[in-house]
Amino acid sequence: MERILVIGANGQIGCELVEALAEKHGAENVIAADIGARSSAGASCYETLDVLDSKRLMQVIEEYGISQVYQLAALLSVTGEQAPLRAWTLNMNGLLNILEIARERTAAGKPLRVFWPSSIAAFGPNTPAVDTPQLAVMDPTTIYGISKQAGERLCEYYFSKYGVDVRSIRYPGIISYKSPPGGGTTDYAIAIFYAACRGEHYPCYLGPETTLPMIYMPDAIRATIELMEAPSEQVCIRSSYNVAGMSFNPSQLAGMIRARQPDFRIDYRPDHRQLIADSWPQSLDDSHARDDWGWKPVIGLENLVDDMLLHIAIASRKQVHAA
Ligand code: AKB
Repeated sequence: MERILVIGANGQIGCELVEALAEKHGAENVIAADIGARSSAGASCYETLDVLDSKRLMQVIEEYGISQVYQLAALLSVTGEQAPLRAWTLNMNGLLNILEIARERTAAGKPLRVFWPSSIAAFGPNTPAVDTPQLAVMDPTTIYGISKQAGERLCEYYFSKYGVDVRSIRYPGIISYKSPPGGGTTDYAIAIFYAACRGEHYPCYLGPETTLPMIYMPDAIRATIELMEAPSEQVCIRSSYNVAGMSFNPSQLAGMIRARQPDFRIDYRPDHRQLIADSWPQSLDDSHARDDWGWKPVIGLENLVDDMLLHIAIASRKQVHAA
């Protein structure tokens, strides 16, 4: 029986991951944790926890007999640029604190399996942009991307030097409707749906042809859990796996929304986020994830658009009724 700690449980990925893990392992075996008050459902236990507080982190892990940790607390690409030192400290020291605890426990014969998210932001302008290979020049330009690249190196280091069972995915932009994303460059692909459902015009901060890799949340959650459940010998990459869902640009996405809502209008006002998006891949080669642990995305763009519009419309109707 696994005992699972999800740090960053109130965030975009965290809140859906907690629900999925609770369904699989039982709510009593999933401990949700975040720095603030609880805002997610699913787990029966919630801990207010700062991942930078390593003493308390260790206490929580011991107290609940944790066997798996998902460390999701981080500042993303846009908020990271607003507070680079804070982003570096949170993203690096949060990971290091977990890896150190996992190292000590592994040495003591009580191994802790760790999941840590990397990102397409670990790549940079010198990376081949189309079908970006697993191994490529990286040279990230944002503090977030630099922390992700360094984090990948740390994960591999702790695996090869100390045998820590750490696993990671380079997430593309993740699209979801259950909780808002927090300060990323790919967030336009969520905000656009809220504007469309409110009947509003959407001023897009990326240019129409800016193609980026994206994934729908159910596929992202499935990839995460499948990687964590894969037999150790199948997890050949201990830095982080490329995982692809789909690739599209704002103009294509707007066209698909307009096909369903003919009144929808968008215009393009590229800002500082354009430079970040331009430094990232357009599509990913995820053949290592497919070959090693059987990854395969199932949700395409048509289904994503239908599902996002449906759920955001339902949520808005509920809000109107509640008001
Ligand atoms: C961001 O846009 O910063 C994130 C990411 C791609 O990691 N969504």
